[in-house]
Amino acid sequence: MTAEQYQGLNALSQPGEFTELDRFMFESWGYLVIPGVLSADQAQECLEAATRLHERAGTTGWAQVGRGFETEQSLDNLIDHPAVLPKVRALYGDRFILQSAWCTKQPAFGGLGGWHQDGSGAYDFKQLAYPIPLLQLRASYLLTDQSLPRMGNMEMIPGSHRAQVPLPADIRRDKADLPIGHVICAPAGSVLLFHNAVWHRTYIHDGDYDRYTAHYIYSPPWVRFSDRFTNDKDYLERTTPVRRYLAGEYERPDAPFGAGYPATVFDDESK
Ligand SMILES: O=C(O)CCC(=O)C(=O)O
Repeated sequence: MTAEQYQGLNALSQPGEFTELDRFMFESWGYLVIPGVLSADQAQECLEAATRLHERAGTTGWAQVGRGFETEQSLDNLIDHPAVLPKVRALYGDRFILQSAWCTKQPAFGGLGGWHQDGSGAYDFKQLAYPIPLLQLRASYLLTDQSLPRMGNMEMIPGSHRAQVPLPADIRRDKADLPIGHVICAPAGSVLLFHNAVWHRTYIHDGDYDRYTAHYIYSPPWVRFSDRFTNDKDYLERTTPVRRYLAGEYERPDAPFGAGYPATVFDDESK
């Protein structure tokens, strides 16, 4: 089967504005797939940056490297990408931060990852409320082609962010398939935008090359960073005001979590 022939069911969106249909699909399934966010050249540039990051870190096997935006301009440019940021703003309003950014590598011939929901090992988000609130909105930039299954895709369980019961322990233990697992098929340069509570995993990769995906995780401003303890000062000096704001660096005249936040840093008020 070719990529063109594969017509999987997808919560397909478009770059830019968060439409009413986007909201309905996101509420229903917990994720959206946005093709065409990066051109082939841009995806290639980010792929080379992601590869360099992992080479510098000396990773082996499945691995993730954080804060690549500090050293790689092409990865910094994704933080407030105009194809994705309006959707993040529509879901959160204008006060949120980049909680972390991870470049993940699924190695050549890599196996299945474990099923999980995103969150904090230190404090399970399930303890907060039902349904689990949106606290880590993830934009995953596919940097290698994932147009067909078994290309190191993400596999999602649609609607599972609203499940009142856990994924069965034997399925988690055995990394087993289930009938409603949805392998996300999309070309390089596409973005998968998803809610932290959607059950997901890394799918099998049959290719003889490493698969890279760049994940950007946005959170309310009081969530702590998970890829860094503090922001790099040199980075803050050279980046843009919007990215400094998203790094959580802005004047707070009174208590850290009280009033006194700037109203918004975004020039364009439309979402
Ligand atoms: O990049 C991947 O394969 C999956 C990453 C993931 O599921 C995670 O970091 O929670």
